[in-house]
Amino acid sequence: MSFLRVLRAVSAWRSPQAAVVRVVLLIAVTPCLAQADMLIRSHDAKRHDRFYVGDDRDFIGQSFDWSGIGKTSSGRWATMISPSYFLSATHYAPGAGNQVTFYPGNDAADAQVYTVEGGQAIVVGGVATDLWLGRLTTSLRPEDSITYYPILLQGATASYLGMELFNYGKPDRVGRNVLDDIAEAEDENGRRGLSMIYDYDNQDVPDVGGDETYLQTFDSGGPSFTVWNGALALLGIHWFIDDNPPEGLRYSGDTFVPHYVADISSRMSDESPTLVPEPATLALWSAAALLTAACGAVRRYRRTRQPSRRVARGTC
Ligand SMILES: [Ca+2]
Ligand SMILES: [Ca+2]
Repeated sequence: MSFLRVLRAVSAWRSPQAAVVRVVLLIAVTPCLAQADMLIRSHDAKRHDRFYVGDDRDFIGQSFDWSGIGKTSSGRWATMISPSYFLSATHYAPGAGNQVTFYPGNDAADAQVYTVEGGQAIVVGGVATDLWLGRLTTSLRPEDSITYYPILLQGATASYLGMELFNYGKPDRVGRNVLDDIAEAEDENGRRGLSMIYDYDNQDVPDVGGDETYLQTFDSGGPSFTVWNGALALLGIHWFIDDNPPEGLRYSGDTFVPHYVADISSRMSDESPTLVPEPATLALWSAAALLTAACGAVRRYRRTRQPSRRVARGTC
């Protein structure tokens, strides 16, 4: 069975000829897929592994709070955006009743466990995205010191390009990358959404050196952040990779969370996502509307190209 998940890309990334991109969902569909850890170009445990123990510990994420990232025993991710709500990937979401483990600090021995009440895919215009909103049965207990993350909301999609990313993947490791493009993608399950793309080319500006990341199977649902005023702000939830694009440069793709702030908020009955920069109350939804309009412009532009379908077959 082919495991290359052929996606009909609606975008042309970088090259007008590349009207179709082929991406691989990060959840294994055949048992022979290796469950590799998130690839980091020059992985060094003392620099990239959150729970590394040693006097030479030199964790690149030491000054940030990673406590709001939880995982089930089967490796499904939950990134908190309010005291009760979290985001994950639709194609690899935790199920109702699953237990999610969070770590208040960077100590693997100090774990706090919560339970998933349920959740739903974010559906826009009748089409499901790969962004999934979940809820815990109880809100975060203040004494557990587990954070939740704001979403960075800016007025123009282009203003996100070139941002430095901190990507979180298994097994609880952190690397960096640079946001190259924002483009619409569609997967073979018919899930469609605005994605943010970051390549694995070792030539980023700003330079992320040996910290550069490339997602692997089962990283789906994990988060990507940028740093805003010295703290993590959420930008993406891992969705797909393309391991054999025409340009030869592998890249990873997340659902672009800022685009969905209004859709997320409308499904959070009693809580709201936190946004940075902190908008004035009256300006909040106008900012979201601006971003939506900007992204809509991107979609219309890209749809002027002629997408076609190409079937790629992998061996497994
Ligand atoms: Ca890159
Ligand atoms: Ca690059």
